[in-house]
Amino acid sequence: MAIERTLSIIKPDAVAKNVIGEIVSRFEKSGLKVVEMQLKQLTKEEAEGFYAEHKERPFFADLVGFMISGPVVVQALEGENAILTNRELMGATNPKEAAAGTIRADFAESIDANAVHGSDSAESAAREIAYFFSK
Ligand code: RTP
Ligand code: MG
Repeated sequence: MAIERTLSIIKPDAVAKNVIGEIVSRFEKSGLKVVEMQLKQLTKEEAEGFYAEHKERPFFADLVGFMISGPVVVQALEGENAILTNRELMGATNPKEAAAGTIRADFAESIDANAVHGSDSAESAAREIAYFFSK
């Protein structure tokens, strides 16, 4: 299996709920290592650029508004199959459809306030890690 890196964001709802540690603990228990980490208040421009792939979607303005509603924790996670491992830990986008025991099933409120982001492919991971952590 390949060692990969993926970009994780603990979204404003989960930061406000005080579950940063519980979420990071799930990453660590699954063998993912935090290799970059920053608590950050995103600007509107940063959130729009990050989610640029969704800019024509009807939910884009709400998504950006939510992502700047409070601080987030941006992390790069490293480990075997990190991208898929993280997506499995997160669960489905809509917490009502997320499998029991996943982060979204346990901590998310709604499809909008859904606790975490995770890169969905190797290409997204490379772009998203560089977006926040380019040296
Ligand atoms: P994320 O990018 O945040 O990790 O979430 P995802 O891959 O599971 O979902 P994606 O399709 O990339 O959508 C990004 C975020 O937009 C919101 N969304 N709302 N109302 C809707 O139909 C809808 N669809 C997506 C969600 O908050 C999702 O996390
Ligand atoms: Mg996505």
